[in-house]
Amino acid sequence: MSYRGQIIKAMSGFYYVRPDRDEIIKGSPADNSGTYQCRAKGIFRKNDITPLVGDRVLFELTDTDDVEGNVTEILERKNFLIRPRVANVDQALVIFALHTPEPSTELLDRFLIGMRSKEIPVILVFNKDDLGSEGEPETFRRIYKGAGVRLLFTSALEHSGIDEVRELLRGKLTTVAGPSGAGKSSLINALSGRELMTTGDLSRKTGRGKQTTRHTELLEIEEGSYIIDTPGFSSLEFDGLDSSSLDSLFPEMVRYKNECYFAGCSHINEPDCGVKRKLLEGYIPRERYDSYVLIYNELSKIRRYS
Ligand SMILES: Nc1nc2c(ncn2[C@@H]2O[C@H](COP(=O)(O)OP(=O)(O)OP(=O)(O)O)[C@@H](O)[C@H]2O)c(=O)[nH]1
Ligand SMILES: [Mg+2]
Ligand SMILES: [Zn+2]
Repeated sequence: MSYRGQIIKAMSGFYYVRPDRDEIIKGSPADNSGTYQCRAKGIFRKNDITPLVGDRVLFELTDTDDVEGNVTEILERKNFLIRPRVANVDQALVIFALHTPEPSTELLDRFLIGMRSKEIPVILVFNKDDLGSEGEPETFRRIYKGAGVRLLFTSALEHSGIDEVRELLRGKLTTVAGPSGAGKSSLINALSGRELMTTGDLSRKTGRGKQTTRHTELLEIEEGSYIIDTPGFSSLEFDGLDSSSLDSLFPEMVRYKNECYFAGCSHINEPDCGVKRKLLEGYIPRERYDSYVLIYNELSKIRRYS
């Protein structure tokens, strides 16, 4: 007998599955959190596919007396990400801190590229607004104006900007993504009004987060609004992305690339480049262009050596 459900947590090789219908499985009540602890059967490993939080699955119970089982099939995905490891999301909340840890526009742009390449809409949040000084929000507004994202500023500490974010999450499944210590779990707690996730200090020595969240977990912040908390990470590389189509993931470049003289213009060394002209005229932010060049070179290198 197999049942349908959704993976809401992945931890230490186990997948915690919440059945679609609560009345499920006579004689085998779910554990306190309403989930069944499942392993993935070997077939997934063979097919090079691993279950992800957010996956809709079929599962079987291994023993009707307990709450354990096996995931036997992953149902068709709407989308999925490798970093963070999630599936079937409607949108992403990319969270950076205004300070501590200091934001890196290059890392941020990598997150945006990753999401855009999977056509996942992004809400970009700068958290720790309470630590910001005058003019800083304007700087980021300038940089990300044409980047095709919603941009918000919050303070999980002082509860500012929270209602606005909650509004954008209503009725959706949203994944968070961002570096360790940015306040992802703190923001989730502020959004839900409950201590759903553990939060942690920054390392005094490095000023970075301490990787407090180590597993991925889907949570309900209010009725019908779901969010996935994920571990922070501080680097992101791409495989399967072609340098020649990188510009298509920068909306502010897409606007101007038809003004380039060469059809396959990379916007780096070619003469008569519309993108570089708009950069010099101030229509394309220097920070975004710098990220583009850096990642373009990285992707071209990967291709040359492989
Ligand atoms: N000043 C200030 N501190 C905050 C804010 N939000 C979170 N913090 C602090 O930042 C630190 C890290 O917060 P977390 O929520 O654990 O960060 P995280 O992004 O979940 O980090 P990982 O789980 O390691 O990926 C904690 O000490 C929080 O108290 C904020 O808005 N303002
Ligand atoms: Mg966390
Ligand atoms: Zn060009």
